[in-house]
Amino acid sequence: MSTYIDQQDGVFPSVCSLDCPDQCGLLVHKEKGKIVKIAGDPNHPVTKGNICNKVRNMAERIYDTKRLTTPLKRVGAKGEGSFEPISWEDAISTITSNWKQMIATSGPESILPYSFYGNMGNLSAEGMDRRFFHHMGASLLERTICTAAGSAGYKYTMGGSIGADPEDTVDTQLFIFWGINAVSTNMHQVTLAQQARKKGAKVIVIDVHKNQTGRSADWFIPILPGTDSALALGMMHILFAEHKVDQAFMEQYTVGHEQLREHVKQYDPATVSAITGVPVDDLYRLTRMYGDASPALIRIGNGLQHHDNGGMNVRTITCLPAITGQWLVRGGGAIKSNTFQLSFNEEALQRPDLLINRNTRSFNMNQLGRVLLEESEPVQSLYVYNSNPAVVTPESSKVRKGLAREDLFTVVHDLFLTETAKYADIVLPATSAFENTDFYASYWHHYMQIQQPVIARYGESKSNTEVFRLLATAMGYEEQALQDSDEQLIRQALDHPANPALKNITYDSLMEHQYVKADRQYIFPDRLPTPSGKIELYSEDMERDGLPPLPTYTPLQEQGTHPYIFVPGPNHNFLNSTFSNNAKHIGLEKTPKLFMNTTDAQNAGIEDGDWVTVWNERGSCELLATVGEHVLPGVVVSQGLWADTDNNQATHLVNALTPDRLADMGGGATFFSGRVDVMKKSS
Ligand SMILES: Nc1nc2c(c(=O)[nH]1)N[C@H]1C(S)=C(S)[C@@H](COP(=O)(O)OP(=O)(O)OC[C@H]3O[C@@H](n4cnc5c(=O)[nH]c(N)nc54)[C@H](O)[C@@H]3O)O[C@H]1N2
Ligand SMILES: Nc1nc2c(c(=O)[nH]1)N[C@H]1C(S)=C(S)[C@@H](COP(=O)(O)OP(=O)(O)OC[C@H]3O[C@@H](n4cnc5c(=O)[nH]c(N)nc54)[C@H](O)[C@@H]3O)O[C@H]1N2
Ligand code: SF4
Ligand SMILES: [Mo]
Repeated sequence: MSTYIDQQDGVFPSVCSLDCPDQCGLLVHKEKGKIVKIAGDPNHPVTKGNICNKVRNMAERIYDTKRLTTPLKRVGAKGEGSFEPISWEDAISTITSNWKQMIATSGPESILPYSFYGNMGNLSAEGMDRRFFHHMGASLLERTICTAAGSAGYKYTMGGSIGADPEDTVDTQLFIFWGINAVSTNMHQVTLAQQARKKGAKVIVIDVHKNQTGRSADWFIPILPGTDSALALGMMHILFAEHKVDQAFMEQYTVGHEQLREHVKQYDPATVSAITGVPVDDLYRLTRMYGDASPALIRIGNGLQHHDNGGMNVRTITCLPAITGQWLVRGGGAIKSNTFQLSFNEEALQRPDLLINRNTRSFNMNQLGRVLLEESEPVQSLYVYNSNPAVVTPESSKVRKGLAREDLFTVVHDLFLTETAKYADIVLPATSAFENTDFYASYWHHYMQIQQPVIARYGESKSNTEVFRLLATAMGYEEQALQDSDEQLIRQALDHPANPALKNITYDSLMEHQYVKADRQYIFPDRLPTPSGKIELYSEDMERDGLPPLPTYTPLQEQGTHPYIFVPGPNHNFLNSTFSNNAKHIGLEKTPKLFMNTTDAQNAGIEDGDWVTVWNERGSCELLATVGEHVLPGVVVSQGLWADTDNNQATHLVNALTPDRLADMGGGATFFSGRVDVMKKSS
């Protein structure tokens, strides 16, 4: 059978590899062996042929002349970006001889992998890498930068990442997009909401920033950052008081509703309004709309959980559909992330059993700066792939100071010479997802998809799995699991009788159909994987973990030091830092902006279009002020993780200002809970 790569011309099915819930089905058009167009696959049941601009323009990135073609060795100072090409043999032997020496003198925990989901393919992101580092006994990494706090809060309540099926939301009557910039970050849920709207549905957006999603809503409700749990508790107060709760549902499917009813009495509308900035009348109107609509869906975003109290924000909102009984209504309930249906055999894929030492030390990825600078038994080597920590990780000035350590041996595997790669001793060129085999599980819709390589490898680049096989051989590791092929890895991961929803999803069915839906498991709502099997409005697990067992509002930690809460979120045309080095995508975004309220700007002597310096004790960056009513007074918002300038200046590095404190749950990041000062840039 000829593979897609062998065919020089044609249209080939594929899947988007980016860290985005939509996980679109794609059609890749090839002429003379090269991609000439990337379009949506109209047959994909959820994404239906529509894709975002980022990926429509993706071919520019695939064939960008800045792409790495060979391994590189650093010849200049760390961070400067001077390298010379070397062979793969040299690269692998340099890495492994350094590692062998470190392991002999300091043990394998002196080595730390650092990765995230630059490629969502499960083999690339959490497959062979895990096997390799487990076998080595390297320090473990807690991958907490994205959804950790919210997922933990959701899990305490629901037992796992189990939510509504987005395909059921075409008939939903009320959508609340809560802390999600869905127009940019989950466009197909917006399409579904627009379809429902034609049939009379209403769309409410609750956010700290009136961005494109807020502007597209029937009703935009601005809220102060980190106060969402208070808003949800205020809604519960009114729902109980006005008898808009589903008593029968609560009795059958929840635990703790009596305690909750008493507990929310303290969250009266005046108190909640003072905390959240949402007027009392709006609180009543919102609650009555929510209590009266059915099906009513809450799409819970990532924004409201990147806070000190992020876990509790998600936990509290997740209780709303449990008191109204919306979980039983098709198209109602909530969607946070939907990984449960497609959960595959992680143990078979990642082989934690290869890790001999059960007490291996582990580090939270959000604190990379501290880890590199403050450990008494220092990390001596960092191996980075699928991530760009010099830009995306909190307190990035500290991260860069750590990366600049002369005694740290750093390897970066990426498609480009990223800001992080400039600090590396050895850089390895990575294939793009279109050059790899992998399988993909969406964290929003319920389809598993397969990627077969569509184009030949760019230059001498290699995929993550290939590199780990090479490293394993050079380290002298004889474990067979470290040489399994991509096809074998997929077969092992999908062999998972513990999840009957996967029964139709196999390597062969994916090869035949490209995408296959999980057979929705009816564990819900009476056999949830919580300790009680029910929705836990009162959680004994939380009590045991030192958290309030009932949903509770706690304020953000940095109070008063600087005048503004700083919310540096993602933007429309980049994906985290991916695309921040592509001319077309930069052109579409134009400039890195800071949204600021008119009153605040007047008080600070700042006008619309001024360049401003944003600063705090952690660092500073420069942004272009956009003055107006997009944000409440006391809040400033930026969008996008911008690249360093060509001469390596980190001028727009918003993460220089973000705290590396951890959230209340799951070791999550607190990107949006920092405070800053803003002043007009001195010219
Ligand atoms: N175009 C594009 N798409 C992306 C990404 C990207 O960078 N660009 N990144 C991808 C990734 S990795 C992820 S995790 C998702 C993230 O996508 P989303 O889930 O949309 O999360 P964010 O964009 O971080 O934040 C969502 C919204 O929360 C708001 N917000 C911040 N703090 C609060 C708060 O305290 N309360 C409330 N109510 N709102 C608040 C922000 O203003 C923002 O509008 O998107 C994915 N998709
Ligand atoms: N201020 C602020 N900071 C944030 C956020 C925010 O909202 N605000 N969002 C946070 C969130 S939610 C997330 S998920 C993180 C994301 O942070 P990262 O996971 O670091 O995401 P990217 O910046 O997209 O970097 C991914 C890198 O992987 C590379 N890559 C892609 N495919 C492959 C491959 O197959 N192999 C290898 N070896 N490399 C590959 C890409 O070229 C890119 O350089 O950022 C976090 N940082
Ligand atoms: S980034 Fe998201 S919306 Fe864009 S093509 Fe990929 S999955 Fe679809
Ligand atoms: Mo993320």
